Amino acid sequence: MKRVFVLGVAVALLALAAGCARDAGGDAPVVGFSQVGAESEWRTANTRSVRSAIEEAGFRLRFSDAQQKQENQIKALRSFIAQRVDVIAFSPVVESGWETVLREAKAAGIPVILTDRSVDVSDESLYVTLIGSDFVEEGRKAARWLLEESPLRRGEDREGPVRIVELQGTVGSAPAIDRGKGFREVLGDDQDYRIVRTQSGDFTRARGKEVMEAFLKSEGGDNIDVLFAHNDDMAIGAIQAIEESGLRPGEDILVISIDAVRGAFEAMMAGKLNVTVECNPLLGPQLVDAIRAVQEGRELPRRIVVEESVFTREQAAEVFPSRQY
Ligand code: GYE
Repeated sequence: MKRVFVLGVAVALLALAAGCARDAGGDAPVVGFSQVGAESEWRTANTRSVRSAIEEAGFRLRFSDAQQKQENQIKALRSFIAQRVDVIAFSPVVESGWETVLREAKAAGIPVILTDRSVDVSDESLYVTLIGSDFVEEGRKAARWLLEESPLRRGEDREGPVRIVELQGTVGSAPAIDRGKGFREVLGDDQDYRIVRTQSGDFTRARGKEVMEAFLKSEGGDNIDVLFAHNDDMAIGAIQAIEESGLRPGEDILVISIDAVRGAFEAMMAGKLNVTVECNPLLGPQLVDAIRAVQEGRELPRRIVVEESVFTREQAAEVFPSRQY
């Protein structure tokens, strides 16, 4: 009986200690984080990074998954405001339509930090900072690889223009808008490179596959030279569609994508994906730094950009073991 009691007390103490390590107690700031969803490998890595950094910092986290729907995010933000959290952080699924709810947060005196994606608002004071990648530059890097490094680079002899199909990300989202913009900017008005089809695959594998199937079946679909996918997941779905149509992805159709998640490295090592432009999802530690700065009343830059690179099939096997997402 006594032994059972001692054991019980020990277990209770251990549980208490574990609780303390994770939660610095009543004074720890409460952070409301509204995530886009779980649409891609990038996103799950981003969620893991945010959760673990906030937990390690000892902050209290209220996490909400919007399943790629803006209305869910607005609801989540309103509930964070009602709960009077100390800081709101969120990754806005699309750019527009945030003015009203952000004004409500401001009126409640709750600072807002954006992670990953930007918003389009006329009043800059509605958020403190945006931590995330330069998506326009990612689009440019994708096009530069095609024009300067790929087997279809400028100056190579060929008949007719290079025919490109584009799988866009979520309609109205910052990465879809900006990656498309950067890619087109580098193509310029060079008539040797033409985007012949463009459609959204919503950043998911399933939609990427479906839309690629439609591209392949459409008029001129037997004459596609390049696929530019706004993320790796859509590229991986599309690779399946290309294979099922009897063509060789990476050879008959060059495949270019963005993110550089592990799945992309596997596809590159199998020779099916030619290149991926890195987009780093590990934003958790920078978010924690920003929350601390806000809590301590320190100034933050309006924009905190993440450093990134580009990886090709040739480098994939060497780089793969050191990838963290
Ligand atoms: O590229 C994609 C994800 O916003 C940068 O969202 C992010 C994008 C990322 O679903 O895989």
